[in-house]
Amino acid sequence: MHQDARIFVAGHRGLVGSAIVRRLQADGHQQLLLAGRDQLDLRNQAAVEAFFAQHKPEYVFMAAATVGGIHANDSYPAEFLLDNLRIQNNVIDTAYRHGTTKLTFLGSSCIYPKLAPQPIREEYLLTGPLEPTNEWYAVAKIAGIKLCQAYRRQYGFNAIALMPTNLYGPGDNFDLQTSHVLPALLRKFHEAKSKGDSQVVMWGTGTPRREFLHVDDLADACVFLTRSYDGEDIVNIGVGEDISIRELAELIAQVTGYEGQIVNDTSKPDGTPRKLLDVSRVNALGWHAKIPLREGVTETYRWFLQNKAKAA
Ligand code: GFB
Repeated sequence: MHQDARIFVAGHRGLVGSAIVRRLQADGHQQLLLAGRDQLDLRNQAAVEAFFAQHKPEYVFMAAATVGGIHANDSYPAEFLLDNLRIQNNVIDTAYRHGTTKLTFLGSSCIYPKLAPQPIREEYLLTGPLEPTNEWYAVAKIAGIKLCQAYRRQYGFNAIALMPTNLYGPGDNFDLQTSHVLPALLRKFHEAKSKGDSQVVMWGTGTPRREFLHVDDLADACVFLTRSYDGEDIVNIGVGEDISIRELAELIAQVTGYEGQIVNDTSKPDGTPRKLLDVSRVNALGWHAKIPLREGVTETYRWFLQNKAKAA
């Protein structure tokens, strides 16, 4: 990826896209093609076609998607399935037809079976039933992986597919109905501390285990693998360690300085019991995550405090 390459970061205002932009800019890439949803609706095939015809991106990072936490996934199955199918079909096919050199697609750890053996190896894809709360999103992402692999096999298109674990970091969604657990708990603990509340409600039993990757680590992996990896096989991106939701809540209580009680709302779903990625493939390719969870959560809390008017 030469310094003057025209690089389209789809979804550049989101958690992942904004981190990829920061990473590319830090490396001196100047020709970033960025178009917000108001300018370019990626679900609209004609709009995507016109954008590629005009700008001819040489590299594409596919960070645009309809995303959300367990409740959003469960509440909006139609959007999570159809938006994501449309976005990825339009971008992958159009990039190929307009001569893009390389496309980097991002999936998710929820593509794997609900009860996959842990840690989850890439080979476990399509070996068992999916977790029902996010099967709509997972089916779309699996179709995206397969489209990248099909275009590589049939047309020689250099598309790679990377599978990040649960992400967090600056620029995350802090809306309590649609967010993931980590930003939700940061906000809940912060507000409870500010108001002097004696209780914070955590959804589910707190026993599920999740692996959390700072989005700057993901952006680093995306750029590293775009430069160095040209294979059909999907690649997991994670830290290789997980914690229970209860332990995460305790960590966030410490970071925010909240000293009250943490209570469970077991009417809310737990989702998949455990989702820890096996990261030996990406480690063997020469990449390791660097940001420790406590440090990343502390930095994300600082970001939230500085940006809470727009984040909340
Ligand atoms: O992060 P999260 O929404 O998504 O929830 P998933 C993880 C766990 O945290 C679940 C619990 O067991 C939740 O019940 N949890 C506790 C909370 N308190 C809260 C809270 O206040 N808010 C939220 N959101 N959760 C998503 C998928 O699954 O993971 C997506 O739905 C995607 O498709 C993403 O794959 C990475 O980890 O369960």
